[in-house]
Amino acid sequence: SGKITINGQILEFTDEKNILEVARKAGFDIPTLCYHPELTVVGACRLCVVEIERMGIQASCSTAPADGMVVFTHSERVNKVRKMVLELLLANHDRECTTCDASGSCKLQTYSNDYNIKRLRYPSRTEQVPLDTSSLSVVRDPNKCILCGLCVRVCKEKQGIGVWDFKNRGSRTQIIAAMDQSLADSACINCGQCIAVCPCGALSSNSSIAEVWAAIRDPKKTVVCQIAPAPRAALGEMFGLGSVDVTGKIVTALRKSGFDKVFDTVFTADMTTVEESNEFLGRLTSGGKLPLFTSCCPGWVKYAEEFHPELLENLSTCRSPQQMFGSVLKKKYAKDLGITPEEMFVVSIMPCTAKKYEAKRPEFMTDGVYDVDAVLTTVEAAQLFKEAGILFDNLEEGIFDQPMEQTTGSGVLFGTTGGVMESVVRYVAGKLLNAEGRIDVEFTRGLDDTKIADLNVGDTKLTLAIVNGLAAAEELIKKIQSGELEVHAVEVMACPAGCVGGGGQPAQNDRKARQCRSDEIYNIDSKMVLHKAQDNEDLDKIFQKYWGGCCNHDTHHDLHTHYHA
Ligand code: HC0
Ligand code: SF4
Repeated sequence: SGKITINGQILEFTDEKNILEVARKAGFDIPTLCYHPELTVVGACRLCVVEIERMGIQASCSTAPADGMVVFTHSERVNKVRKMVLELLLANHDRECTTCDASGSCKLQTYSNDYNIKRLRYPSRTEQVPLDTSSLSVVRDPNKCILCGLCVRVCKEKQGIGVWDFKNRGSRTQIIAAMDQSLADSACINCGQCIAVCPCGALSSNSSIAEVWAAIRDPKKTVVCQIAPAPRAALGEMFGLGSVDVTGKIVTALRKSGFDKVFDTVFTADMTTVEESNEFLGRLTSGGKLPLFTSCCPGWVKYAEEFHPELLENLSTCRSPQQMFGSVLKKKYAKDLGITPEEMFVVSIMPCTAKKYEAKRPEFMTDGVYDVDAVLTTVEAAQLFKEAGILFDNLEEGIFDQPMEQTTGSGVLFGTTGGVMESVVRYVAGKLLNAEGRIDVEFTRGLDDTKIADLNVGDTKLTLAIVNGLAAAEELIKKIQSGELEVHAVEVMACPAGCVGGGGQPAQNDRKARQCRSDEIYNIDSKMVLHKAQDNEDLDKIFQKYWGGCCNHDTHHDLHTHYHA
């Protein structure tokens, strides 16, 4: 700690790691394209330079504050360097902004405007290289890449995978998927976290908007939508509303866009809670494979298949809520409507790019057609509403279709880290203790990447673990496998903070945004009348109607799957 002078203002600093953080707290935004507070610092882009007395021009991301330091963040000299850096980046960048996926959220675009860049003094590159469109989830446009390396670091440091790498040096430097593979052939688990950190349009989601419009315009298709938990607290950000609950507005916007039926994935999140909790209780009493790992995050499932085949028997056999809904709609609800699975087109709105991949897994089909036909990310759904000319912020609140209308707060919690576990605990505690009313759980909450706690439910003592980010999951798995830690159940979500931090969520997908969205998820839960999955009466009726009850041979066929190496 100590005192530092920034632009003539004397400030106290404490544990800030670099000048950039101190300056931001003091109200000066230092531009940067390669710095991320949660990743290692490399000082590659040089945009964050500041002038320090007796030290000259230095990168503020990699310079620690020191007592007595005198810093200028936006002096004439600093801004001159900054403009030059921007101009050089722009000269090497495909500047087709109007057709770029990141237009409007691109940091390079923003800084070029902020620093008043009107013409470039350097020759522009003209070469165009092909895009990598091999992945169902992520599209890479190398022409837009500015080599900041954030994708390389997030994939290695947060997910422990390391799909992206640098190739060559100097002016020939590129970022490639390791060993020059296409993304589809790489070890990528489709989480989209590299999209979330990309400052410009080099990485974007593989959009499904066109397919959805085609289905809506096809008179032979009944188009049904389901909405995941997390987008309801984030989609409003795309319309300037902040991280507030916009569930009702999304329902209305979908109807206005031409969707025939609108359902809530929270309904099948409740269904998952019932099936998965009973699976867990079954394994506890019959000596089945423990710990039980959740299986609703497709990024995690793919990671387990690729890197931990020995754990596949530990995964819950429950399909994710997205795929349970797909199965219910194609196998059962289509019949109620008197149509074939082929005549129904199921769309889901998900915060997640890996859900696009999950929907195309061959095990999730009915009569030769996919249970979920297209997945729109939160960003793509907002884009679709814009294309439909919908004035989102003024919409009245719509309600979901019957007969699967009722939902509980527990299912909404699935959208944030710890939510699946809290739902299971509410269900199990309610069941074993015959508890009525609300059961709130404390240890499951908060955005730490690892949470472990002991829980006494009657005579049963359980140790439960919750992780988000696959690097954190890997550490936990090592502890379990070495015998250092004994746990009964583990919730794994691949993205930071769980689904609220998914790779398909709006830009500014940082710690603060994730916190706001997560807070709103808990807020929605606290306002809801029903709180535990077993309180959902529509769900009981559906279990009865379609399978003669829950957790039996028939639900197993339609709502579960099996993962094997
Ligand atoms: Fe999630 Fe889900 S909670 S994974 O984060 O379990 O994507 O929001 O839709 O399927 O419900 C994502 C979010 C879902 C599923 C649910 C689960
Ligand atoms: Fe890595 Fe996830 Fe990006 Fe795939 S989608 S390259 S796993 S960060």
